[in-house]
Amino acid sequence: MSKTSRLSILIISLFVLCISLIFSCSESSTEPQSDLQDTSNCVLTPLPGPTGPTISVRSVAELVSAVQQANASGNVTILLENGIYTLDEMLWISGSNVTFRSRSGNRDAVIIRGQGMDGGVSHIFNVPGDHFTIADMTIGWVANHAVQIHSDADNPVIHNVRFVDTGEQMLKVSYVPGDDTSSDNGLVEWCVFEYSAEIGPQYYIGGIDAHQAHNWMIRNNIFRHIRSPEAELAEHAIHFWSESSYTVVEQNLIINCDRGIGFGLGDRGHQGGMIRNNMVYTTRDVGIGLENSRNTAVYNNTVFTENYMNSIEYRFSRTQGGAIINNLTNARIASRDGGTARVETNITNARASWFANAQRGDLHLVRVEPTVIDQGQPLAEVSQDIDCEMRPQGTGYDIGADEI
Ligand SMILES: [Ca+2]
Ligand SMILES: [Ca+2]
Ligand SMILES: [Ca+2]
Repeated sequence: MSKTSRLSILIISLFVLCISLIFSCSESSTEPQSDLQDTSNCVLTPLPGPTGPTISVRSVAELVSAVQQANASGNVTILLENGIYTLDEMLWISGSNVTFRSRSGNRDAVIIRGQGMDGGVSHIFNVPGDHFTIADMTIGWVANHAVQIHSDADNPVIHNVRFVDTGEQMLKVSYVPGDDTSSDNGLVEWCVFEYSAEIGPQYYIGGIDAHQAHNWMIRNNIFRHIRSPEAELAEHAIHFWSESSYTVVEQNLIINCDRGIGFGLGDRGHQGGMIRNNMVYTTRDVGIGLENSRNTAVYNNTVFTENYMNSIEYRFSRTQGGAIINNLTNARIASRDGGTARVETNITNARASWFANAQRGDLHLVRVEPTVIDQGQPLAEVSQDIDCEMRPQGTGYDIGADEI
């Protein structure tokens, strides 16, 4: 082999090495750790296959064209081949019954991204259409929201989607103040919401931020590092307010976030709903907060709170008629500003050593605490634990999200 060709091979090898290093350091390579799924008996059931017309796409141009077609006709499933789709502008979804999913079903193999949190792409999906579905992909690197569901868009399904690095709240459900139109019956399941730098770009961020939304179900998701770098707090990992109602939040894992789960905020309250079997680890503020939230049930959650005095708060005089039962926390369960609730069989002196790995948000019990095991009260609405194990085991309900 000549000296020149050896040199060429060396240069090519270095080039390939550089490219692969750049690729492996890019955000797409960060495989989320499946803390919840791995320790769980819960089974992720893929969505059923498409029944109507489908369009396959393998480039941004094909994707944009498919969206135009879907908006015109409705009732289309757009199947994305594996790859990275880098948008120049957001996708506006006004058609009804439009579905986006990876053909492979591999969440990490289809990435739709913007131009970064400081870039010119505000959203991936901005959705005024009903029956919008996305499944089995990764989305993010946008200036505002990865998904915005408008107030007149009912029945959205967001299934097995990884949300990463958004300049504002990752999933927004918006409303028009003074107009009672609401987004109804949303389902968000098996998703991951996270910041790759383990902290957000500014305080005005959050996981799910929903206004005037009714009958939404948020289950089996992981929220990580939704934290503000500033003095002002980030919004909650899961926040339903502005008179949202009947939200069910269950079996979610919230790790290293400023705030955990919020129903209501200040005057903009919440009606009914259920928060059960969640594990919540917050580092600056409350784990579960009810503010002007009426008739809300908070059952069998485990909350580990650092740098704040209360794990669970029920706050303001319109917080009434609810029940806070069988929760396991390391800090207080407290009323503020006239909030009232039935507060029974909770344990509020948990220690980090009781849990598998509190600092990583794994709040599974690792020791048989006599005050916790079999000491809860039976609740008809809590038939299983965060791992989909039946309750009760042994002689009674365990306190907290984990039945052992
Ligand atoms: Ca509606
Ligand atoms: Ca038990
Ligand atoms: Ca368990």
